[in-house]
Amino acid sequence: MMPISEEASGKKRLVVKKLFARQQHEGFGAVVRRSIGRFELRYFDPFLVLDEFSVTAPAGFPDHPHRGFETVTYMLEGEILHEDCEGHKGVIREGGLQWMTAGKGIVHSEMPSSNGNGTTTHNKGLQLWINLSSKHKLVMPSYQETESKDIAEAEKDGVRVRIIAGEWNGVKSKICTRTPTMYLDFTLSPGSKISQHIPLHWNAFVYVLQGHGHFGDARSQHSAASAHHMLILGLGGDRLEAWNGSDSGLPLRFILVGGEPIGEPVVQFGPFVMNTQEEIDQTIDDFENFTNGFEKARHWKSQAASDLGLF
Ligand code: FJE
Ligand code: FE
Repeated sequence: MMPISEEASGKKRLVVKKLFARQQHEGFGAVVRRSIGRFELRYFDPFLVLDEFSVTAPAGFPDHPHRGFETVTYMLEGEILHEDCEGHKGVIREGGLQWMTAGKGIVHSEMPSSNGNGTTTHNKGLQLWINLSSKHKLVMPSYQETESKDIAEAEKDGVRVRIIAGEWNGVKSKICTRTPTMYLDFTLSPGSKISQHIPLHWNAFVYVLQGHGHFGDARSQHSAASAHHMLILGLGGDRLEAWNGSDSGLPLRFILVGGEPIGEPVVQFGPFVMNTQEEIDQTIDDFENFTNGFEKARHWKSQAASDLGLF
């Protein structure tokens, strides 16, 4: 194993919990590996859900609502077509990003875009649900969309990083986050390592996409991990060390995500996330009666779902 150089900066964060994300079925014929949001890891403030999803047409996530949080969809392979009841529509392509603030309410569909030539494509990505604080839960819905070529990237000493949110070595992402969040996609070539700053009081995790790596401190439990593992980092430090010590010669790819905890009560009912049961009851009422943000959903159904004869 590579020696870890001790740097002058603060204390290291250690992995305190490691979880393998098994496959489960969600939506319409879609498969997800859920890590945050499942029973063993209900909520990691401010993060509600992390799904590594995989959809092959005919399948996807047809018409459904959201209120009270943000969804961040980052495509790893293939593409997803999204349509909402306000007429906003587009394709998130490989390497591209959609940062959606559902706020007071959105009804949308997220489906593989049909390529019309009968070819089967595998569409894979990550969807992260980030909670909004009570003062932002009912903001007007909005989107921030970035194509792959416009995502800031940096490379140094065998480390490639795509900056989804936050900054790295002075390179900044254009994404504005209502809940302060960092989201970095790292690829480490064999033998390379990082020592990444994370704000002291933020909750942070690593999710491994590819290869095999070491995280935290070689002497600690759970420090080694491979693809589809969620690593929860403990508090009490302001940086993460990670290295690719593999003999296999393969790159190590993972995301490092951190966020400022909101510290408010969370009452969740499926795709509605509020602070109290009364607010959830109101939300269900609004959704059923097409009020307070759900007006346009009354006469809407997505093209993708209609094409499949789903509604
Ligand atoms: C949802 C079940 C769902 N993970 N990853 C219930 F499947 C969904 C949902 C998604 C989803 C969509 C994409 Cl593109 C990627 C996902 C769950 O749409 F919102 C509820 N409530
Ligand atoms: Fe959705």
